[in-house]
Amino acid sequence: MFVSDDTIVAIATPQGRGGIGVVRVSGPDALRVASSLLRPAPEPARHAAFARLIDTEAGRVLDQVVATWFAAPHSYTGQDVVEISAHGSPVLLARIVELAIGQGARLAEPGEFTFRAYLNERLDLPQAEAVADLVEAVTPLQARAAMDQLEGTLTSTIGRIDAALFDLSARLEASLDFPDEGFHFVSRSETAETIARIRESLDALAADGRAGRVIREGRTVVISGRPNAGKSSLFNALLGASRAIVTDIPGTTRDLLTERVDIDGLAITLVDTAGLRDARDEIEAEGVQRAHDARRVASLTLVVIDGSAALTDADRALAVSAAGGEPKLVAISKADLPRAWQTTELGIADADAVPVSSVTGTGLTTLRARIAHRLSNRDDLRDPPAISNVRHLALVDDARAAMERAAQALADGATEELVLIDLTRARQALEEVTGRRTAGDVLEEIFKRFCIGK
Ligand SMILES: Nc1nc2c(ncn2[C@@H]2O[C@H](COP(=O)(O)OP(=O)(O)OP(=O)(O)O)[C@@H](O)[C@H]2O)c(=O)[nH]1
Ligand SMILES: [Mg+2]
Repeated sequence: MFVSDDTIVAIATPQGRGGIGVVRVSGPDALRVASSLLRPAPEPARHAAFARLIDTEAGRVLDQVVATWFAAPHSYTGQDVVEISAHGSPVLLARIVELAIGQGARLAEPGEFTFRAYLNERLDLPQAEAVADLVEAVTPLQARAAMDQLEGTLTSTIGRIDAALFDLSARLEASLDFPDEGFHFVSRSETAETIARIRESLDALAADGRAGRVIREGRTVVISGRPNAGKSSLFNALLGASRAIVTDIPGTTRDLLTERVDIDGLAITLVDTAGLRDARDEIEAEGVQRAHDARRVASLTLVVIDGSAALTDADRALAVSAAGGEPKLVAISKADLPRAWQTTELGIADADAVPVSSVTGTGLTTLRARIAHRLSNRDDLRDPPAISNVRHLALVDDARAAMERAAQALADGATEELVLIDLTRARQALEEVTGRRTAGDVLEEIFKRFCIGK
């Protein structure tokens, strides 16, 4: 794992050219390292000041910069931090880092600044994880969910549950001193009620987490259907760009086309596929095979059926989900043309079929909302769920299992001691979420995901 008492340096802005680029130095020696390169030195603290950055080896001015010293503990990492905003040239920034290393700093590992913030209790673990999510967010909704977590929503939700658990445990423990009476400070029925309440909160959190995961991780939606159904046209319409070739020749699309798109806040990987039919040649056969493969990995299959052409058995077969089969949503395409059949003829519920026109745009808003709803199980994603990370969800599930055991033990007439064992398990799981009790290798795994300079 990282050492945290030396001084680290890294470029904090993205690779490439920019108006400015920021080099960050953190550690006990940060001010000395930076001051040896800057004229004047970056003092007093928390003042952004103009300075010349000196290439001490070449003995000349390297750049004109603005430097800010954040004195410990009032900085991102909780240590002395100096941020040097230079002109955003990769060569310049690399040279500044080199010079700082020449003065005794070490190149930072990915996530090391945030790890120090965590060690110095500037952030708890969910907040540190939120920093990575925020940086990686590709939709505004993902960014909002990450920001809520950074603001401590998850920590306080978990904190409330943990407080209830702590209170109950304390009373049960105190009761242990009165073995004759048993359940002295809290009755069995009160214990059962409190356990039930805590389980409800945990269940709500876990249910919330399903939508949360979809927001955080995004999902794959595969467009499928017969040749000429209008799949590629719909793909382009949802993308807002003419990415796929569209012609009136059946069998136009032969390979998988994949694009990322924001659908009502969800980061969706949208896949256009070849029309399903008995292929005319080897290339098309391969395309049809890939279309089938893509559907197997999809979270949702969007079946496109031409609303302006006569319905076939193949269409009906595509529309009807086999029992336990893949989740499907039907788009009835070409809604701007006269309808050739009624939705009831498809043999599926009206709610599962959305008429759309890629030409006029009719129905696209409804289709997007329906896709988001099918994936997240939520009507409204404006309030992002408090929990979204698999690590957190797995631990919440552990806590739920422990609480279930506690409830069972109590119902079976167990002593305080036995109930306490399960309550303690539940608390341990929750404390692993917040990082109060998280193993080193787990921490390493978490911070490895970060980029250098963060
Ligand atoms: N009027 C109308 N025509 C459409 C619409 N969507 C697609 N079309 C037409 O239908 C034909 C087939 O469209 P594509 O999007 O290429 O269909 P596809 O399902 O991708 O076809 P393959 O790739 O061959 O499987 C083209 O001539 C499109 O212009 C629509 O919403 N309205
Ligand atoms: Mg196509």
